Amino acid sequence: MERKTGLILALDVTDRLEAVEISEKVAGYVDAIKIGYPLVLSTGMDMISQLSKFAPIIADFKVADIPNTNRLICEQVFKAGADGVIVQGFTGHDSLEAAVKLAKEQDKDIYVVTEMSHPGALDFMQQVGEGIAKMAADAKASGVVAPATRPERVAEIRKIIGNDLSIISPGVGAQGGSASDVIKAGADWVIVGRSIYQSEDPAMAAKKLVDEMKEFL
Ligand code: FNU
Repeated sequence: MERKTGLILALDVTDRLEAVEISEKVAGYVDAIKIGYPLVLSTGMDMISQLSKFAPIIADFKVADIPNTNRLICEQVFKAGADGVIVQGFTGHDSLEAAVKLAKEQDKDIYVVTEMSHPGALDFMQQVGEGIAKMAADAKASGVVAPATRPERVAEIRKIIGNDLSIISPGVGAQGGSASDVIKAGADWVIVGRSIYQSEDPAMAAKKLVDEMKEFL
């Protein structure tokens, strides 16, 4: 994924027309659009190709299965037109390697969730986040997902993965994180949903974030 603005839109709306309208409005401000279960379950997999006209699509399916099933899932998602897939890391190295191998064959990206951004991530995930980050680097994934709600953890994860992998970071705005703080901590992109798509003026909300991050990219 090419970085121009540092912003990825998380498009968690459930209406096809709304999804298209918002994408059209913010297309100039985002490097990718992340879509997940809310939008795909309500509108269908063809939403991926429809939105790929506006920006590269990252499918946030948090894939978490055995290697063969991970491969089969990623195959379908890439076939539908996505450029990247988000997978869970806690399933271990073989599941991740199956996804990465397929992605590399097709020149696509796998992003691995290390520790999630919500408070409950402290119950179990944070304890294994660093190990997952190391595994993602060893597997040569394209990047990791790390929490904008905890920039200090993003800095820690950056130290582990080095500069070959990207960090894409959700948790800005509605979850309390700051775009510029997490970019300063070492993230390459912020992933922002509600603060953009629930705004009166999604394009202006996106532009504000892009302007805020500009000097730190
Ligand atoms: P917004 N997301 C997240 N935290 O928020 N994929 C994670 O740790 C993670 C994610 C997604 O809060 C979440 O599902 F791994 O409205 C949503 O799509 O800005 C988006 O990032 C954040 O949305």
